[in-house]
Amino acid sequence: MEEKKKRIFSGIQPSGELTLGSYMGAIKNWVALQDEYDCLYCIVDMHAITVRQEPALLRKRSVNQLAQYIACGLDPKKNIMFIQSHVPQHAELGWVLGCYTQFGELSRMTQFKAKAKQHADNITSGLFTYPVLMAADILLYQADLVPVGEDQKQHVELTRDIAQRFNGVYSDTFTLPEPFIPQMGARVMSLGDPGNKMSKSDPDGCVFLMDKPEDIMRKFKRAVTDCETAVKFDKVNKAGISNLLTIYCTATGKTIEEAEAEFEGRGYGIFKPAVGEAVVELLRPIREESERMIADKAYLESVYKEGAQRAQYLANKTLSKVYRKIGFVAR
Ligand code: ATP
Ligand code: LTN
Repeated sequence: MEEKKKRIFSGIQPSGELTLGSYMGAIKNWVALQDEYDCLYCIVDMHAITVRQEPALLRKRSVNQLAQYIACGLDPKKNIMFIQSHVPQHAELGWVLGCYTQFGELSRMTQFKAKAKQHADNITSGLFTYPVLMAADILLYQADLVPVGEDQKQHVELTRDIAQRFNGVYSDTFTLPEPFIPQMGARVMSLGDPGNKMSKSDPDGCVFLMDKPEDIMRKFKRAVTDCETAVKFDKVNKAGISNLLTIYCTATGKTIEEAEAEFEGRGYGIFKPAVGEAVVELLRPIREESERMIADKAYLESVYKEGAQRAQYLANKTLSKVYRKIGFVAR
């Protein structure tokens, strides 16, 4: 008998352009896993509104992000690809799970603390309960695995805690998900400040998937390093160089040892543009394919409509089970 494939769920907010960090930390793995797993890849627009968004831009980015997912190598025939707000069960389960999540647990979330600082004039209850909606995303589909970057590990762990608590009260309902974090590229650092995560809110330290080759080269040539000359991996003393080595190896498939040997005695003036070129070549086909896809609105619409339908079918199964267990009257 053929074994049932394990399930994957992951998503990215359309709150900005996709970055090299989100590619190396998440999307690259999504592509690698699509044959072996039963996957749902989402554009989490409901998460994006936890900080203020420009409506026209949010709409455009949501559709463009789908084009970029496909350009990165995700096949809409193999995966369910959809927009979160098209599947209302996310919000419905989110409400229920919020009643099984402690205020104290949410107060400890690192991303909340960071975003609250960043948006001190607009700390909404949505920003605070963001991880509950994320737990709903994952648990609705009974996902086994959640491929994300290192920064999302804490949210997946909270999701497990919520699921375990619910299962404990009402008998087995949810699959307990595991985070799936890449060995290399789990935390790509800013090119301008290697002490901080590469993030879309810092355009200079950040490479976007749609950046032109000349912009990518400029950003890498300017990347902050140190005052030595050796291309050596040492996260503590050489954070900038270690980050560039990680990017270079993730882009080319080489090991750190191979890259160190390649640049031995050659200095940063050679190394930095070489990393830039590797990234230009990695991103060139993605950018070109995205541009082609973005022009084909009818096709993109057919993908997200079909995706939402298939996702709703699965989501409904979990939600009706949950409603029955907690004692809601059947409609
Ligand atoms: P923000 O800048 O608002 O914090 P972000 O770029 O961190 O946003 P997303 O784009 O929502 O956040 O992240 C999408 C996915 O990419 C997540 O799985 C996240 O863990 C991963 N990711 C984002 N930035 C990086 C990075 N610098 N290194 C590795 N993975 C990353
Ligand atoms: N919180 C994530 C985005 C996200 C997500 C999810 C990731 C929302 N729902 C479900 C994996 C699974 C972020 O900020 N990058």
